Amino acid sequence: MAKGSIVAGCLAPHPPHLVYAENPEQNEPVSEGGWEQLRWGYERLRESLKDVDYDVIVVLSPHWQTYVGTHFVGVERCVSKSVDPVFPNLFRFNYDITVDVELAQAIHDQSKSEGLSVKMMENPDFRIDYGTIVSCHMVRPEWDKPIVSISSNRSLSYYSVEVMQEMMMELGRSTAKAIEASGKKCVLLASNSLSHRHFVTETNPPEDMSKEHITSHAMHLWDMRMIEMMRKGKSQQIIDEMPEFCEQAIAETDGGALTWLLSAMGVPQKPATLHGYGTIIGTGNAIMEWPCHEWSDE
Ligand code: 2X7
Ligand code: FE2
Repeated sequence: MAKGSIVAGCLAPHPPHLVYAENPEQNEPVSEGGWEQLRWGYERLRESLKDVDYDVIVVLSPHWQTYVGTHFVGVERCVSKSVDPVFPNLFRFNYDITVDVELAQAIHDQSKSEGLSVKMMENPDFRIDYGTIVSCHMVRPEWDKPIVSISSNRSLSYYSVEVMQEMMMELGRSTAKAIEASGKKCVLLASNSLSHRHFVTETNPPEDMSKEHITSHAMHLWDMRMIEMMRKGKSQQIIDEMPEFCEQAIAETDGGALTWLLSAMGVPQKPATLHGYGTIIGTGNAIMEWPCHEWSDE
């Protein structure tokens, strides 16, 4: 069997506003659009992935929060409605998701053998979190690929940012090993915003773009710094600066998704492509792609 591989790694932010603005048939609320810069960014990412052959989307979302270890969805078909607890006016999404339980189990087993605390989530009534749904929908609205859904072990809140990074580095290495052994081609998604300080009131209508901007200059500077490092292939520096970024920008990287992604790709020195940047209720969001399928083995 040929070795499996990560064909692309993406930073794929998940504010529910993006799905709301797209008006897909699965979502109940109806919008007049909005957040076009980001939605055009996702369009460019989809175009870039159009001719890339892959079997599975593997996604880690900070909105599936687990405090004892990392969990993996272990139910083959998940059908339900996901309602965003903070924005039920924007996101009430009917989903029907196929899960690659075999690959999820393989990543679970590999992580366990490396000493991580892990668990397969086998409750058939489990509701998939909106972060996972939004990122997957924006990357592949056809929903024709199975996914592997990985929880965010809140080791930063429970222990420290250093513990979070150590654990996500190992989870990334285990993910890559399990994928290689599986023979499958995978697209990996780190589902998170960058700076995450948001406004506490909503405009009317929510898609009024005359009110949308970053919450502060400091948040803007942090977002630009992170994007520049990604564009220059400075993955190790991103990991090194992660503690300050998480603290000072209240960044959603606190859930570990970006550290996991960089580790799974082998902390690449190759540049990422910026497909789009924009703010959503004041938070900073970048759509980035590391086109691993273009990289040679040397
Ligand atoms: O989950 C989110 C987010 N990360 C950023 C902005 C607004 C809503 O939801
Ligand atoms: Fe979020």
